[in-house]
Amino acid sequence: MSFGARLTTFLVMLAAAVALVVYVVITYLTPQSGVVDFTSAQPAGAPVNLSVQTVGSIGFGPHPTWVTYMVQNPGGQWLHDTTWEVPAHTRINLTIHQFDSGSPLRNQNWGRVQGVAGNVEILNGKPISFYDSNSGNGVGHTFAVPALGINVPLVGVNSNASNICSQAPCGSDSVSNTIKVSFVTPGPGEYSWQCFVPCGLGYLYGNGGPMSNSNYMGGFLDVVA
Ligand SMILES: [Cu+2]
Repeated sequence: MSFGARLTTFLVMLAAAVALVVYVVITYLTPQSGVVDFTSAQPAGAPVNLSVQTVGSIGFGPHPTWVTYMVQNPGGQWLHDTTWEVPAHTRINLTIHQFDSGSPLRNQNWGRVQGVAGNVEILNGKPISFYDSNSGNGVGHTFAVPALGINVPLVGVNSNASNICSQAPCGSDSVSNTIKVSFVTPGPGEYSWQCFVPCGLGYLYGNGGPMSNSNYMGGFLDVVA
């Protein structure tokens, strides 16, 4: 190979390497998610009503088969964002529409309701403090905020139902369980929340994919003054 050809090959490979580094840096620095603002949806001090849903497969975007959370913004639109800005020292009335099926938990402690008012969740209108995931339809996901001691098991829907939602956002034509809890936000800070059920099917131990990328099975409560 002539010197010119080798130089050309080297420069092409160098350019490709530089382009790859630039791409990785830009991708890493670009925020993956928008922030949904709940701070001005109600008068200061009034409780914030926060509605989310969990779906077995989102049905759109780069990973249509991934399990995900969705959130309803104050305008009523369902968004694929898991960072929610909420006011400090304020009661959050959280409604979770669970559209996914469940299974027995690997750790039964995840079936315990903790860190929310009364340590109970209202599951389809009935208060429970613990769900035995070896019974019924099991548990599909949890909503947990470790720094606040919050753990809420999301009981699964019947996996044999004919109307399981496979395209977010899901509506009332699909089978679902409704879980309600309330809690009071602490002082300002960024508190991570996540699902603890290894629900990333097809990934190592179920903890990759949607479990380890933002906007699917985890996010942040941005608590602001
Ligand atoms: Cu999950």
